[in-house]
Amino acid sequence: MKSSPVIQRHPANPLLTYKDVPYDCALVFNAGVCKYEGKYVMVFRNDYGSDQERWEKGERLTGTNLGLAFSDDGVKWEVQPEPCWSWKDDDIRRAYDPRLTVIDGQVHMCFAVDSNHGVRGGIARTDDFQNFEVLSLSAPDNRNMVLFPEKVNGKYCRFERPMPVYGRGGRDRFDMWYSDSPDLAYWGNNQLVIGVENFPPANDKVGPGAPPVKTEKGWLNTFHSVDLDTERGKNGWENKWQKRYCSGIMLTDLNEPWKVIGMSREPLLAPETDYEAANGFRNDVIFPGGMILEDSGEVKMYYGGADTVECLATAHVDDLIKLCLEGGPL
Ligand code: BMA
Repeated sequence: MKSSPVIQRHPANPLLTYKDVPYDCALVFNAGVCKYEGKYVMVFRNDYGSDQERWEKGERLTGTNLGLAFSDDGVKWEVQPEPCWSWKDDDIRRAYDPRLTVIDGQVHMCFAVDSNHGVRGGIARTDDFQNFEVLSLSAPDNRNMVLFPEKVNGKYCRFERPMPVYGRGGRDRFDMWYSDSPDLAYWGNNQLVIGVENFPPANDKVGPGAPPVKTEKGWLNTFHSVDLDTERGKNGWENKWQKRYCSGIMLTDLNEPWKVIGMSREPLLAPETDYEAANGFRNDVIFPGGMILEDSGEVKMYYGGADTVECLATAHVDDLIKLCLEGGPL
């Protein structure tokens, strides 16, 4: 699988690794990114409690928290001295995979939690990246939530990826969904956006990537796509890591954001470099989590590489829209 020629990896990749983090840290990945009060802000997932020598031998990491970094240009990041958030209680084991969206000047963070009663998707609001007010937590199993930067037809909107197993033969087959809300707490109007069958490179799951970006032609969305090949053997720390994660790109309707008006049927970004396809905790993983549209038309796409490092790729917005429209609607 190859990446599209319209997107370029940044020469500074990987942008952030465990070496940049001044506290216990093994893996830095799956970050959310936004522009807030004149700065680029990143909240990243930090898995800690081991090191490469140990996890390569199959040792598990002991915990996860969220780290915070600021940047003036979106490329050079300064990691803050302490993690900014973690959630651990009698039921919840950890919060992870943050996604940032600024709505009406306020930062909102979607995240997933692993709990004793399943995986849940949450939304929190913060003004200072230190205090997070949790506004909602979904029923299990659901995650990969991303919020739109503005209301559509008076409703807050999100994409998400529920994980139905019982009705699907007990195996992975997860699709990307839409829902909306009057208040960010109560969610309904559930709509299927894309199913695994709609994206030829996928055979296992498709789901949200970075929060959507508004363009004249529609909502521009990255999504993650997973293909599973049982021939893949030890491809990271696990004995059987058989999945590959790519990023796709699509455009959805401005007024009915679950309707796909154009989707490239090929990956936008597929694992190719060392920091995506080798030497990682789980190789062959590209997980898009942040997208920023600059005034120049440049789109910065932030993604986790091999569940180990945080990376950046850039493309021009017009090229991305063209790619989506050439692929045609669903
Ligand atoms: C998913 C999540 C992601 C991760 C991906 C690839 O199940 O845990 O955070 O990036 O697997 O390992």
